[in-house]
Amino acid sequence: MSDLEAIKQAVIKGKRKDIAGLVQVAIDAGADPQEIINGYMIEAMKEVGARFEAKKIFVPEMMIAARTMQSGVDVIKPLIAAGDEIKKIGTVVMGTVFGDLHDIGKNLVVLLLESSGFEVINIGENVTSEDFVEKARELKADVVGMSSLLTTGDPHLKSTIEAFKKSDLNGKVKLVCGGAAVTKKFAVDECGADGYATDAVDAVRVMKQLLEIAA
Ligand code: B1M
Repeated sequence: MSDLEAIKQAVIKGKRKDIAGLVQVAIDAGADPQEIINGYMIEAMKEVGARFEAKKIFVPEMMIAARTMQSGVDVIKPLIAAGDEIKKIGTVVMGTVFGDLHDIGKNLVVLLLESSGFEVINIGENVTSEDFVEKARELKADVVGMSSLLTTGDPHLKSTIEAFKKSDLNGKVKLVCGGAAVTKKFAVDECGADGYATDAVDAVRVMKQLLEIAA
């Protein structure tokens, strides 16, 4: 088994004690940190999701896999994070919608935005529409990013966008949505968000485009 395949298997099987060492070996051997995340860890989580859906594993195993991935990402983080000396190109307030506790994807989006020069305030998970608006106002956000992994999050995504539209921030802050449960059709066409992104790299592209920052 290759070093990278071993990382994928370690996430799937929740081998949390092994993951940091495996990731370090792969990096020392010259593997691309982004490739480790996108090509192997995210793929592992997709497999975990499929096994959960097929009732081959249950919530505790899914949780252990998630923690294993997070420990692996922790090794990679310093390699991706940008230095403080970079001039900030915009402020993003980022959270997971109400009722949803999934944070891995959101945290990856945060990491890539920061490494691309954005100032990002991560307001966590299970965020109410009121909190999204309040934090965006308080922190003078240019963009608000909403992550949603559960289909039961759809009404909360919608009500958060509506809360912005009814507030004094309407038109002043760009609203971007993403996450496995969200589609462009729902977020942009039906709810009126300014943008939709498929993954962390796309989130950077979409937010830069909305703020008219050269890629
Ligand atoms: Co949950 N869960 N989970 N879960 N979980 C899913 C999402 C699910 C699809 C699994 C399945 O059935 N196949 C399913 C949702 C089904 C649905 O709604 N249609 C599900 C379920 C049902 C549940 C529970 C209800 C299970 C239960 O209790 N019976 C429960 C809900 C808890 C809650 O939130 N209230 C639950 C709990 C959990 C754990 C706590 C065990 C754990 C989360 C741990 C954590 O996050 N700290 C967990 C996990 C790990 C998953 C899966 C397996 C993996 C999610 C993940 O981290 N993926 C997931 C299955 C799957 O997604 N295939 C599943 C890796 C991550 C990098 O990808 O988050 O998609 P992702 O983020 C991507 C993109 O989506 C995008 O960029 C990221 C990087 O590329 N993105 C954005 C995300 N946010 C963005 C924002 C943007 C732009 C892009 O702009 C603002």
